[in-house]
Amino acid sequence: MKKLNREQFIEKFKSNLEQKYVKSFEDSTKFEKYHALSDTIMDMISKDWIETNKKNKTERNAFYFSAEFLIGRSLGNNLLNLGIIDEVKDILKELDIDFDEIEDEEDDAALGNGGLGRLAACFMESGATEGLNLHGYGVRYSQGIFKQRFENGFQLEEGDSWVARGDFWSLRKESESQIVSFRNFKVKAVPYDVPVVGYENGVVNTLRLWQSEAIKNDGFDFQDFNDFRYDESVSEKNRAEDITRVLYPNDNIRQGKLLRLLQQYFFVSASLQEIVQKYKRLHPEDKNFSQFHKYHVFQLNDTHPVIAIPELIRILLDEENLSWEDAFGLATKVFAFTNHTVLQEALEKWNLDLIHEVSPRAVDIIKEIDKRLLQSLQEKGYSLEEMEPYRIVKNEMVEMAFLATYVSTSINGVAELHTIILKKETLNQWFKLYPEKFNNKTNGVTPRRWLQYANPQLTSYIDELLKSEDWKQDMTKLKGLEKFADDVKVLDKLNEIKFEKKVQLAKYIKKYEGVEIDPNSIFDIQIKRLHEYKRQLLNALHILHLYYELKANPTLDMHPVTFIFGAKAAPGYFRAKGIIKFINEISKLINNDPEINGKIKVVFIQNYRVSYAEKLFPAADVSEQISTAGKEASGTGNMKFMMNGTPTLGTMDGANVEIFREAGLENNFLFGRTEEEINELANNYNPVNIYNSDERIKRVVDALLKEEGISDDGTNHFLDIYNSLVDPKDGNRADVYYLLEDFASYVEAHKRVDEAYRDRRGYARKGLINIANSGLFSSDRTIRQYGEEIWKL
Ligand code: CR6
Repeated sequence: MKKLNREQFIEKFKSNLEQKYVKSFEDSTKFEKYHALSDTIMDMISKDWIETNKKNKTERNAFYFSAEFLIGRSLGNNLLNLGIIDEVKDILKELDIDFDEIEDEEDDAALGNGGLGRLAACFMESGATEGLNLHGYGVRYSQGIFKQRFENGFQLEEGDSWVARGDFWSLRKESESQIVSFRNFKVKAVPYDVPVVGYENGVVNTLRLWQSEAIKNDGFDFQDFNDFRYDESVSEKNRAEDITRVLYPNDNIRQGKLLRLLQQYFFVSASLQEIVQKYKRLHPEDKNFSQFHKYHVFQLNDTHPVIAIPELIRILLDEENLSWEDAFGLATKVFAFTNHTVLQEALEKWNLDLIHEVSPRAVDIIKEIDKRLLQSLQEKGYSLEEMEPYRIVKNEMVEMAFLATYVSTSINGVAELHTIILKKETLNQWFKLYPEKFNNKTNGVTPRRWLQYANPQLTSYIDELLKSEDWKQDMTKLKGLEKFADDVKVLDKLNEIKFEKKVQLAKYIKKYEGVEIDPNSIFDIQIKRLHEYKRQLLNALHILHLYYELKANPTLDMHPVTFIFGAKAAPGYFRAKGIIKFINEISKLINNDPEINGKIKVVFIQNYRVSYAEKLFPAADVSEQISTAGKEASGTGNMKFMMNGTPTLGTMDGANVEIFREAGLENNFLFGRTEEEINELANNYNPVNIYNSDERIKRVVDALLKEEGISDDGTNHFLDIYNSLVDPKDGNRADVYYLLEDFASYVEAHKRVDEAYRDRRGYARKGLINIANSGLFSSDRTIRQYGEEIWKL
């Protein structure tokens, strides 16, 4: 089916370019072409966007509140979802333009840290694809996650002014601006709407990102300026713009900073005010908001937007004059909460004084909620002692997860194991009180970006094998691939495709990292934020172990392997930065050792991000998912590897558990202690014993301090890492994440990979079974479950 009028498209594209840059088409730069192409697509979308908006007005809607949306690039994905990507590539070729080069002109919209933010972006896309009335609400940070560069192996951070050259994928909606009132100042919240194009279905949903600006005269004071007070003349403007200036670069770690809370309050306040206004316009008769809950449900993406609860109550009480009973009652009907972590250091707690700085009314309201909770528990017969674990406000600190859990209709975890841990530990007291509120929604990823777009070669081969494209609408149909499991022609072709993707990645890595890698080696990849619990350090220690084995026995029989890392460390996370330096030192040592003869290569790619990820997942032979069991809530990279036919080498953690179940343990590489085993071990765990009794472990741990080729350049990073593993401090156990406990099992799992890989067809078979069973991990499935079971759309 032709979706595109070629002549019209070319004409529009060219005239866009000429009008914007007053240049002839021939003289324009790649960036200018990228801009003109983006605008051409925005024009194409506009009709469907208006239609979708109309329909939403009369129906029930879900609002996804999230401090992060890690969008990445939009050009390719929008072309794909409009069903015109191949045609447009063709057209560009005709015009002598290389699509890959145009595509590379787009900066990632990196308004998120990692999994949580990328999940929000996948959900938006799947929501549009499934035709759900789903609206995203978030923050338009002027600076996304920092750009990472290595200098002498150390991470350096640079600002990410992603809008500097223009953001062509959003529309500023000045007329829908809101005023957000903080305790001692007000700002204007200006919405920027990003279209979310459904997959070949004519739906265009909206992601609304708020930007903070000064209210008057752009905040510029002419009097001050005329009186030569230049700094003062822009201070109002700066203060307002500071609110949405930059994304906090922490993943899975709480940051008790005032500015962060201002950001949270800013975007939920703007969103709720707008939504309430719209409701009043559409339902002028419903003065006490008695029907509001029938049209609205707010999904709180982790605790970051939980300040929305007191804010909605404030609006209803103070501005709409509802009674406490009505306002609070309404709040208990419209919120749903997703928890994304069990790490104590990540669960947000806000000091009452700090909340007071932002919104004094929020403090009153939270205290009132806490008081009423205790009353209701008392009525149920709870003693003071029994009530203690439920206190929302403790020592002047507000437990945001408790506030959310108390008020919300639904509390969900993001993978089966994670939800179990929430019920039995993290939120156990709440589970006992409200068992019916708890449910699981295993995460998913969008197969459009992560399979169809990232891996068109595999996509068209699947089409060919299944003799149909139906699987693109229903990923469980991939199951049909299983019948080719023993078809050698198919397995050889899958290997061929994998090789092509590896060659492409090798070229890209050569271009951006300056490192040569061999596509015939095993590509063993760990890409995710740097965190101790994710255990990149375990991976590094194993590589070093392999290196020493090879040094001792240069004829060691092993298939060459390339270890690839990608990870940003939070700028203030000293140990994580040390681990990056350590891996870069290992990389230098091994890559430059002629005796190794290319049998091991180690590459730490710089500035890992969504657009780089699109090149990495399809090229992987091994997916490293090695977190300490019980610590990774779900993981979503694991699913992207699986869809691209990569077996998982991993622990029984997060969604790995479900991946192993779906694709079979025999097609993956399980290792390490289970969460239960670790709990049993807990107090008796003694890493120093392991260190002293296993020569291999001692050798690699000691390398941190003693290996000649490895140095932290006097920064003490490596002593810190060494101590974290084997030096118990102040009664605290060392090796909190059980690296040494799992080391032997990890080494053994790698040996199994090495052996399995030599049977090239056998290995392709594992990949095939993984692809065939990846249907469960489509975010279409996840978002449908949210829609049916939580939002009741
Ligand atoms: N860091 C979890 O750690 C999960 C995502 C999305 C995380 C990760 O396992 O896949 O959320 N948690 O659910 C938080 O950000 C708090 C993450 O991305």
